[in-house]
Amino acid sequence: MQTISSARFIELEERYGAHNYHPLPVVLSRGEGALVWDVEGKRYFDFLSAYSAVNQGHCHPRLVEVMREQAGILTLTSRAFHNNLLGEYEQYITNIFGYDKVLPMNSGVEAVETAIKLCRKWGYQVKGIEPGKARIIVLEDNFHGRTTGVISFSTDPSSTTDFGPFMPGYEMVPYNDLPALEAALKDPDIAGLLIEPIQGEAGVVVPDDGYLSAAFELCRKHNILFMADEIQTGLCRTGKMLACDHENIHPDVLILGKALSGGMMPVSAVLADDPVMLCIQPGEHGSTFGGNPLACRIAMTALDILQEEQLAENADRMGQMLRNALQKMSGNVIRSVRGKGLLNAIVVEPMNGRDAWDFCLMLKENGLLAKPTHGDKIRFAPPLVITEEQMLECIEIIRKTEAQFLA
Ligand code: IF1
Repeated sequence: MQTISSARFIELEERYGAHNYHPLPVVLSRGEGALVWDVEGKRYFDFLSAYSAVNQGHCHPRLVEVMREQAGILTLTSRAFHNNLLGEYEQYITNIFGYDKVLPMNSGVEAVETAIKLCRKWGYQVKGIEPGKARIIVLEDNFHGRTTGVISFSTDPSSTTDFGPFMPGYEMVPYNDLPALEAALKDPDIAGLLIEPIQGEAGVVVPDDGYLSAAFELCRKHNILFMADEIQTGLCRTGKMLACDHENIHPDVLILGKALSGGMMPVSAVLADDPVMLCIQPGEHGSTFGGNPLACRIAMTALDILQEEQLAENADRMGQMLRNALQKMSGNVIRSVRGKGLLNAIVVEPMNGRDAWDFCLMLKENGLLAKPTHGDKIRFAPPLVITEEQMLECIEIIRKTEAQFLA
């Protein structure tokens, strides 16, 4: 068989695909654990993990096996009929996270939309907000997805420009600013607060210790739902099962996605207790693929792997090792290092006409894939199965790249 070079695959995408992404020039065709290979057979460490969707590592053998098996038995029934795995999955996931009920969806943004709808229903039916008046507090520099509803409260012009008109009903406050939050929460028409425990797209912005728990307490005090978008921060990424666990808070509404399937397919979920979840009645919300038996089995296995392989502990250990090493390098090129567990970012100082994009191209040449975000930041978020030996190799690659960048 004739091999086709990366350039040919990139050309095809450029010619026939919409231009809504600007990927690094690498064409991947295989993955295993923390590693991926390109079409030329070159091996890389994956330091993006599909934006935290492959926490369990690429093609985890248990996930592959379950997917293969269930694909030959039953994949989709729609919710017009029951299936033999949905209830078992619902019991399993609600037990793990400590909620009365779960509402299964597919993509992350659908789960966010679901949380918003739940919150509004609760606002009217339980809190007693006047019809049509309910509002939700959101944070500056948030990222919750790409639907017209969700971009309505984005502050990023690249998410919003020429995509209007936008939906009203949101109140914007700065992130990590408790007085601003408290002032906004006093409005009796506020039904909920939608928050990322660490802001991902904003460049891995970790709020001050105590911010989340104080925000949670303020929500309690004002009878407002605390809705945590843990699509990116959850499922062991930050060194605990949930990022909210670092501050011992139990959100009223928990939103999960990405690694809930370990990268096999889009699987998302919204969890809440009965007084919130039962506000939505039959026929009022749903999705063709939500809760399908294939997704249910994959999600149970994905959650099982996180716990059995103690990936939260590994994320915590490997994350500390990585940040310690980066901090030692930190200086000329790497201006700052931040993060929790294996959700990290560095800020790169442009020099010699080179910037963060060039740094990523050099990392790629040296065998590590990472992606710049917002100009000068680079996210370092490998699969949580990365071993100590592999991490040492990655640190060496980054060190070598830094030296080349300086030269
Ligand atoms: C893209 C970022 C990560 C998310 C949170 C909801 C969603 C996401 C906290 C929506 C999705 C993605 C989507 C991806 C890039 C990416 C991303 F850089 F934009 F911010 F992960 F860091 N809530 N995040 O992070 O989930 O509907 O996509 O399943 O290419 O847009 P989705």
